[in-house]
Amino acid sequence: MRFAINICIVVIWCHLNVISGDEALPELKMQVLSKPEECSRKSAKGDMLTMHYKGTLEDGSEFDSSYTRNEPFKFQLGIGQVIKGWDQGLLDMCPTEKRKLTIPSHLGYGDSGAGDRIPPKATLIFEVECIAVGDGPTPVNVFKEIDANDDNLLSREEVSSYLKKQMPEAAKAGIKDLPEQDKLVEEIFQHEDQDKNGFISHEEFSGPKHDEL
Ligand SMILES: [Ca+2]
Ligand SMILES: [Ca+2]
Repeated sequence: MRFAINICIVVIWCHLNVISGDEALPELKMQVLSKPEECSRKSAKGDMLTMHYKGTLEDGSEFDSSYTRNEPFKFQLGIGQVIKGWDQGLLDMCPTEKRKLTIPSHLGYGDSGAGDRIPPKATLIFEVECIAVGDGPTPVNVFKEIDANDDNLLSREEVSSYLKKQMPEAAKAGIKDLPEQDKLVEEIFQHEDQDKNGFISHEEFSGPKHDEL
């Protein structure tokens, strides 16, 4: 199970990098609709959040709602389980607080969209309500797991053997359509090895790399 989560993180991490460029992209807009006077706990990276939400497109059409299902949505904040717009827009939130998020596509589902309800390059509007904030599981320090010789640098060999270990688990977890391993390594180095010295430093690494959040 743990490995399955790791490969998810790695796969999500390099794929997110593929769609995020450095051009001046529109920012996330966050509006607080209502906030309790007393806040028992503010959400932070790594917390489990229980949320109600309604998502609409710019033309007002609704694409998803937890209210309709009558079941709030639970996820761990800040670790890439949800779209970036949620990970960024639901920080410092109090239980019962309501917000409206306007999420540009690069922090949502990108150029490809999702399913038949979210078109390519869609701006997403979410009205969200925080039901509860709780402790999340300890995150995995992926950097440390890849860095087999502990020199604080990731070589191609280290990334490659890490991926090799994860592939069977990924297959078991039903993750399909992974690029070939060598291609995946190159893809990762293209995006992560910013100074192109053949190693990914701790600073360059954009995946999970801290023991504590
Ligand atoms: Ca190393
Ligand atoms: Ca480097």
